[in-house]
Amino acid sequence: MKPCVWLWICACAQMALVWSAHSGNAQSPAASIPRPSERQLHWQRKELIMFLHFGVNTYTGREWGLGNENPNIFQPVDLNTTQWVDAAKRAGFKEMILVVKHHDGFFLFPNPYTNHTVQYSSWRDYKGDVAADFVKSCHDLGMDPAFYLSPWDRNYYNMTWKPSYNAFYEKTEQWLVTHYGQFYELWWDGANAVANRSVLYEWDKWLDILRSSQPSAVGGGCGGTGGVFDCGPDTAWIGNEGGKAPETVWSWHTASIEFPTADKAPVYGPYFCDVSIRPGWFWHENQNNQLKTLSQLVDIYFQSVGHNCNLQLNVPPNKSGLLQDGDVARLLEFGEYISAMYETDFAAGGNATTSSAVAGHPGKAVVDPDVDTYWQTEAEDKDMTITLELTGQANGADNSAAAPTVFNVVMLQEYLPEGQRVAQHIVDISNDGKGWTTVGLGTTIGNKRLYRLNADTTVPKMLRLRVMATSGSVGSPAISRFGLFKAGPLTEE
Ligand code: FUL
Repeated sequence: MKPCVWLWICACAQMALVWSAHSGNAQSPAASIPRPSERQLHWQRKELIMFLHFGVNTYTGREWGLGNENPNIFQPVDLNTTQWVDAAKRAGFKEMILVVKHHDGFFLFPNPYTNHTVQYSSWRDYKGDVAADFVKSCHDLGMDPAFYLSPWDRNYYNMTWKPSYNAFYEKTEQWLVTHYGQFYELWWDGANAVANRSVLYEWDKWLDILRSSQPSAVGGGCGGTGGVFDCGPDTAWIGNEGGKAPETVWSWHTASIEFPTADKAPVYGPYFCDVSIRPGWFWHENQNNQLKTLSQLVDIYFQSVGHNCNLQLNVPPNKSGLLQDGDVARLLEFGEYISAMYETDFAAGGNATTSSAVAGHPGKAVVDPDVDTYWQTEAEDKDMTITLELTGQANGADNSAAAPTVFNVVMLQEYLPEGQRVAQHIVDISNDGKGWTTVGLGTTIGNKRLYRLNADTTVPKMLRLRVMATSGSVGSPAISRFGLFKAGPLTEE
């Protein structure tokens, strides 16, 4: 979001009304809103997840295979999963999801229940196992591995449902969850040409299988059903494949049709935004020069991670089994841009004054880098305001110097173990504590909220956050981070 002054003025007036309207319930004591499970919290804090589409489509040029491809076309002669993981890690990604079976039904691991697998290819003398190489590289380099296992299977049932498929999928999943060590996510894609998939598939059994052997793995990725949010149960799809989330994103919401709750009780289900670095999900030679530009990737970052969503960026291996050089270069460029942006927090070490603070959760917690410390207002607090006096000593930055330091990004984070609470907020800056200029005005915060300013702005003497409203009677806001950063210039390639 690029705030515009006129918009702020109108919106501020509106917010003032909303603020007074909500001030009655904003201070209710912590209520029973959904909180993240440990596995969800671990997942949500990763922010950057890489997606890898690889399979027979890599060789045929299709995006959706037909299911009758000859396994022998799969010949990744230079396969080097360490090259994949190394690139992802250097770019700051924390998890990698390998597509081990797409809709065509071809398996990248030796599924013993079908002959449509990698071991029916002469590659590596019929003994290849891409999943095994992948998890080994992840373990060696300290990356969380994860898998995508398409429910739709054009090799097994194509367009006509076969009831025996459920048993096949379950045995397959059971094999996957018990042969590759610990992994962190299982993606059930929603695409399917067969109607009523949500009724035909045995979601509860799939979840039991996952939970019984992979307690750290989140399940999700299944797409919407008739306009209802992603089936979850642990993560939720943002609803488009462009990698961008709307401005308001709640990590808890109504339970899905596939994983219903008693009395439709809301569930915690943080969102991901998936998008490919290329036009397609699979590698195609003719798309080598159609990569997303750095500037497009950065826009996506601000509208995914900066809107309380994990960014799930697809970078597909090529026919030889490597990430294409150009893709790796773009990925690293993106990673370097983001890490350079976070290098200096101009608010770090600022002195905090708060409208109130619960014992043990003082204002200064927002200016230390630890996301597990947080500032929390008292239940009766109607102002819910924190003001930081910036010291100019933040992380080596000196905004008292003759040439003032500038920032152009504002970052806010909520302490998620308490659940997501903030419904509306305003960020202002001032040099004298009297005249204030709004630099951020919005709704939800969640794991991370980023504001990108139109222009570089001198780091102010004072920085203020006012929480205008929390959602319903969810309790006081718990804010873990409040920072100012400088993102580098971007020129459109
Ligand atoms: C979709 C699939 O149909 C695409 O091929 C791709 O896998 C994407 C991530 O999800 O639903």
